[in-house]
Order: sequence, then structure tokens, then C-alpha cells
Amino acid sequence: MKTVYVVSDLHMFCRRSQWEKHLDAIHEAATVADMFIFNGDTVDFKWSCFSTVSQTVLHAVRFFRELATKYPRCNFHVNLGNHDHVQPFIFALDALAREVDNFSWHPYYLRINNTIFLHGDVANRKMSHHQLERYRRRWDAYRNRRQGQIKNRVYDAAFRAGAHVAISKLAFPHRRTVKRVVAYLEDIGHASTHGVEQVYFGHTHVPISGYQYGGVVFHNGGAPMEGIGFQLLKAVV
Ligand SMILES: [Mn+2]
Repeated sequence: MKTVYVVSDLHMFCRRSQWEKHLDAIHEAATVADMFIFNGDTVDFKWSCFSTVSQTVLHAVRFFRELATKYPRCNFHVNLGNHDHVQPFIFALDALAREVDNFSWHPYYLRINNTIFLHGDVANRKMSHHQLERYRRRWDAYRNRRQGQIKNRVYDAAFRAGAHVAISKLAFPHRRTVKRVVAYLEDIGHASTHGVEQVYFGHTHVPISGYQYGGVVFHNGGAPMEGIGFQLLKAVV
């Protein structure tokens, strides 16, 4: 039995994220965890406050290196999401994984025994793995281009009005969301028929705690943003 902590959607370096408020909790969890999983959109390349991709990569890698070095008994895993599936970041993660023993990364998911961890952008619509690859490529090439200050201010204003909370809830009702995740898991051969009983995901910014569907239990820790619930989730695998 291993103790796993999982956190999703930190959206590091996006000024609308309160990720820094949760650093103490992350460090605390890392002292007791066997594994720590960052479940996608850990770094936000689209809304980064740094002016270049390489600066964002540098700060992100420094964060992971310091954490993994400080807690050598904990294995750190980074699953990618749509906001951090970016080629320069992947090169840097590869290098870090070679440098640091207790660090690894995965483009789409990590399965351990009866539990699977994935970002959850497959819940946007019904997607096969092939379609998810195409979707991520479009983010890498176009949608993750850093947005300018004016657009950032417009988003800040909409954010203060709570638009993000309403939109997430409308777009991702529990049942529709988990149905799409199940369809994807069937496509990749990690559904309940393949022994999966627990699914940890993020992306939707809608917390889910122990929702059952199709013989599987779903967990979503939300996002560290105003008006949205957020927590580190603990799993035993
Ligand atoms: Mn996402």
C-alpha cells in the first residue's frame, strides 16, 4: 500500500491562480507521501506572467527539482494537461527525469494498480486517445501562445465577476463529465473491465468527491481559484 497525494490545475504563474497559498500543504504532503502526482495544468503557459516560454520552463523545472531534491523518499510524477503539454517543457522534464531519480513525467496518464490519474481534458467532448493527441497538438501549436496584457486584464475582470465558476459548472455536469472520461478509459484499455476502480482527474475546475459511475469512483480536487473548491487529494494505491 502506497500513500499518494494528487493535485491538479495549479496553473502556476497565471496571476488568477492562488497556487502559492497551497505550497505549505504541498510540502507537508510530500513529507509523508510515497508518491506525489501533479495531475496536469500544473504550469499555465498560456497565461504565464513570464514573458518567454523558456523563462516559464526554467521556473517550473526549478520548482520540481527543489521539491524532488528536498523529499528524496517521495516519488514525484507530472502528468501533462492541455496548458502544459508544450514541447520546450517536455524537453526540460525529460532532462530533469534523467537528472533526478525520484522524478518522472507522463504525457497523458499514470496508472497504478486499480487507480488511474489523468488530467481530464478528455471531458471536453467524447474523445478517443487519437483525438486527444490531436487536441493537445493544437494547444501546443496555437492555444498555448502566451496572451498579452490587455487580454489578461479582460479575463481578470470576467474572473472577478465569477464567470469562470458559472461556465465550468454549465460545461461540466458530473454525469456528462464522467461518462466522457469512461469512454476515453475504454479506448485506452484502462476502464473498469480492465481493473480500474478509482479515477483522479482535474481540468474541469469542478470538484468531485467520490462520484460513482459504471463501477468506477471519480475524484476531482478542483482548482486554486477564487470561488472554486480546491484540495490536495489523498489516494491509497
Ligand atoms: Mn486543463
